[in-house]
Amino acid sequence: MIENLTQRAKEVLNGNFQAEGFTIPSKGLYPFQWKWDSGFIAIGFAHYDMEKAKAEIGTLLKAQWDNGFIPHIVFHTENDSYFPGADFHQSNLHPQSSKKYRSTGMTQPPVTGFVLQEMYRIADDKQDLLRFIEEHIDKVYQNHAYFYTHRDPNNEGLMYIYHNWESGTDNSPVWDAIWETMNPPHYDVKRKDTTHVDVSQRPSNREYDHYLYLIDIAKEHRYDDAKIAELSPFLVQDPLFNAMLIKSNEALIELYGLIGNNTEKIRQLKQWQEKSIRGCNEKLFDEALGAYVHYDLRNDRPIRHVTSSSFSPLFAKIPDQDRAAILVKTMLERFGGDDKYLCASFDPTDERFDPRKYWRGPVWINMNWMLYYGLKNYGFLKIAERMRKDSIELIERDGFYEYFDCRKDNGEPNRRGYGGSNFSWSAALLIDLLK
Ligand code: 2M8
Repeated sequence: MIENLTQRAKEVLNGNFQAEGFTIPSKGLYPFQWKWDSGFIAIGFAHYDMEKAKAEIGTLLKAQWDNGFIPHIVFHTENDSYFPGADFHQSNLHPQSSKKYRSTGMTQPPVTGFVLQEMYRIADDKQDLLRFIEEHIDKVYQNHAYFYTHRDPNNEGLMYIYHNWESGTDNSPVWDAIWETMNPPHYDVKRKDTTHVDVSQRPSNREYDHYLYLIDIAKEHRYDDAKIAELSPFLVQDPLFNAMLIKSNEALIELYGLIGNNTEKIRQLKQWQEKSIRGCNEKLFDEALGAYVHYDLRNDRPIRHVTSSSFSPLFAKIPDQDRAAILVKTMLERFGGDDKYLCASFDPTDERFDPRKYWRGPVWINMNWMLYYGLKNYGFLKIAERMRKDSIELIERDGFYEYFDCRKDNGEPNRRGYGGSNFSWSAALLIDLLK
């Protein structure tokens, strides 16, 4: 059974791999290379085809900008099945953007550092992998340096994101209160996502107005970080984004240690690390909710909702053991009923929870994967195992979907998978979870 499922996962990944050396998240819906997808995909490939895993990361890093920035989408090929594409984003507006690769001017959670560490953990030939890491690690370090230089205006160790797409959790109800502070024009554009996926499972047109407007503001200032920090109506410190950076800092410290002769970089990473962990614990933890929450930097207020991102600091060992136990209690109380699969992306007890709509409720395999390892970090083995089993069962019953209904009884037997099918990170991380 397990062999069969792993085999099917490999077929999905191989089928989405492109001759240019990267893997699309899902045919039709997402035809380019996405930053954090590419990291999860590399972990899957690492288990059976290390050359493809290396190609994935190598290709992403080739598109890095001169200031260390790594974009959220790299448009390696021409393809008009996705909107907004390269012509809308116009990354060339930024003076330090890549001259060779067209991309967006926003980023995504910084997973690449810990992905290199995972690849090393998985590799049979450690020497070979260490050579690969040696060739690429400075680029990842430069990416972290970019964050600490340009994305932390108040010097809190907490990076801001200026667009909901930078969070990876696109239409989470977390952003709703921010949309209420804005009044963007109506964009008369042809969306493509709703031609691939049922419109009821995707963000609304009005939400897209906000998304496009934020990009237009950034473009008006040629994607200048300081201007964006000053003017973007969306400026948020996200616990998931920051947890990924912290996890990746830790990975770089370990990997530079293995490589040797990098004392200065290790010293710098440790300094960043200390500041960021403190920032997360002091500013983003909400005692009353028993969870980490987002902070709206533009409007200077916490965004008090519990999401799967609220638990992601477990993955980066940010909380101490007592606080980790509080997180688990919150997870079990709000997300963990017997009638549900773990882990909904948004609080099932909140009125904005929608079990079918993208990041407003469904289960996502990449989040489950992180939470599984996060729970294991603290010895919560029973709930970790439930997270793993639920992920496997959802895929086994429904297929390699982008996201899944968390309700065990949703009135539609064997139809819990939504969004794109043959979805790469669901396949890639399943391979890891089955090992
Ligand atoms: C989704 O986001 C893209 C924009 O980046 C979209 O909806 O067009 C998100 O789930 C994001 O986290 C993911 O990286 C991307 C590709 O899988 O799709």
